[in-house]
Amino acid sequence: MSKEKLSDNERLKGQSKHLRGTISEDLANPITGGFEGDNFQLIRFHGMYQQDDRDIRAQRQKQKLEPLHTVMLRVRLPGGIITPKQWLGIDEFASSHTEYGSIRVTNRQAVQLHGVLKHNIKPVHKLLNTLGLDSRATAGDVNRNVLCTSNPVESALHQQAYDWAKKISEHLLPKTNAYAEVWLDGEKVAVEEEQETILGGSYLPRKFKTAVVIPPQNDVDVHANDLSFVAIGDNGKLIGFNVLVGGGLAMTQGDVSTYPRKASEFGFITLDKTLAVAEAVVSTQRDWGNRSNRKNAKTKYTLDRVGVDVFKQEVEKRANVTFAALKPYAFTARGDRIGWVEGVDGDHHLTLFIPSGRLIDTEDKPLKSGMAEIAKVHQGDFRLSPNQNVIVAGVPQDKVEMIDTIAREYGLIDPSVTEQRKASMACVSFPTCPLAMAEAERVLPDISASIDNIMLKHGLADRAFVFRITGCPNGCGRAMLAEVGLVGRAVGRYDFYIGGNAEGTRIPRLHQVNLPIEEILTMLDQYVARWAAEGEPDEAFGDFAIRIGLVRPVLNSTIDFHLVE
Ligand code: SRM
Ligand code: SF4
Repeated sequence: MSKEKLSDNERLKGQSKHLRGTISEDLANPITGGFEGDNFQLIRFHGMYQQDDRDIRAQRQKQKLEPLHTVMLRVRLPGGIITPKQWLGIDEFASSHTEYGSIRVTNRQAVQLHGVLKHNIKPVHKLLNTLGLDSRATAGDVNRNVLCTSNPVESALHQQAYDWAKKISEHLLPKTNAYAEVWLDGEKVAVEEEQETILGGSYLPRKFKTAVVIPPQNDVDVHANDLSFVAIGDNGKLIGFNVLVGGGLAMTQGDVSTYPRKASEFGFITLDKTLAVAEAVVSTQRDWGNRSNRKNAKTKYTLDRVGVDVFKQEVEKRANVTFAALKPYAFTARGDRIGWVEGVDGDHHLTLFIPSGRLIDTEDKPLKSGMAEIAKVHQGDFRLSPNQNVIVAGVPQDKVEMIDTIAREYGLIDPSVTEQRKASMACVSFPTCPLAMAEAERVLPDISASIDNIMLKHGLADRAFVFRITGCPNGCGRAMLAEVGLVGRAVGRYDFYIGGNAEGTRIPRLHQVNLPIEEILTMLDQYVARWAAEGEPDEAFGDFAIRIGLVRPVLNSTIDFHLVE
């Protein structure tokens, strides 16, 4: 552990009375619409971020008004599974009680409600509770919503893998009763009686992310996660997991002590060791992570500081396990198969393409209402994908036509969406994200239209490369695992990365710094022209860019990530 002064977040977590702080007092304060002091941070552990609408911030300042404070609330959905009844409850709240009237499916299989005013916060938690949901630990220095490969048709392993995602999520949750007390008027529990046996009294040094993945699909992007369990099956039966530790994507432009990092492979474990290993990785990071400098606090930096082998041995000791040799596995893809497919169970599943996961009603595409109409008649469940899409899962043959008709009527099935658009992702960014430096979600439609034209012009309309745009170097849009990634630097300007691969196992190289979109598109046009002319059959764009030497691959991001080429 570092001997430097602890960061202020450590003080506030330690003094928070297991995440209670004075949130209740702040909630009752009518003078401000926001949360102040430590509570601004503490509400994150309860799944909320304080925000304001950045489009109107300056105007309110001029009027000498405080920013229009609202919270964004993130609902915990391990593996992204939600029932139609739960969906309808959230949908109704989004329409009647939020400033934006939208539901945002995130790339970690959660839903976000933006624009919840202070007086609506308690009601939304109570509503979630009646729906059997909560927003615990979807933010803050804890283990977040646990991901699970979302496609139910690919493999019989899915249900087993999902069960583990849920178990891991529950096992690693904070034990404090604070959530129930503050938001649900739950019974008061003496803090001294509570034991945070896994997370500890000061919780983790930084956010912690876990995924369960079913190869060959890598929709969860294992290399974005602190801890990944790679499902290994034998004749349709899950027998254990390969364990990967220390992935993460955020960096600060120009600061070489920060970098995206691929996860390290620890080895194979049998199922009975899963929770012990999850707990041991978390507790090792809890005890060894940097609590002085939050920029170097994630598991990926702990691993590089102490050494992968030392970290791994500590996990073996704590979990009383010896990692066996990795079982063979390979990833081949990350995207969702949009449209209908028949599952191994004989049921039908419809994957709906949701642009940037944003369910909102516009005149030509009332997507949010369409989802609600489907929820009213659907008897299976919904599965949110790490690509921000929604799967209507478990539709019996006799309901296929009805659901298909609704989806088409409301614009949820749109045959004009190109393969390239389906392979593209943006983070939320403006107007709600306080950290945004450049637009992402709101500019993706226009950028996608331009890229579609480029692909068409070069005869590649049926091909695609993984394109991702993210409004700042925190990298929520996972541009650091894209074949082509844009990272916001300032309004209208982006750093341009090339050379990741389609499977998500290579970090792209910084190619050009601080360019306007138009210049990036002009360069992309030239590169795609070469790809069309010189690419091998089926060669992915990122692999082509590396093969012809457009950029050198990032081999060890600790050393070579910040080099521009
Ligand atoms: Fe993220 C912070 C949105 C996935 C790395 N992220 C934020 C905040 C909460 C801004 C803030 O701190 O005030 C953004 C809220 C915007 C808004 O208005 O909604 C935000 N992150 C998102 C979402 C909604 C993007 C999306 O378009 O889907 C994703 C929510 C996932 C979820 O359901 O939990 C989201 N964020 C990611 C990912 C991708 C992933 O995990 O697969 C990353 C990169 C992977 C990683 O963690 O390394 C990511 N978000 C960050 C970071 C940088 C963390 C770091 O290591 O330094 C921040 C800032 C921070 O934590 O200080 C951040
Ligand atoms: Fe906000 Fe930056 Fe994350 Fe985009 S990448 S949502 S701009 S924090």
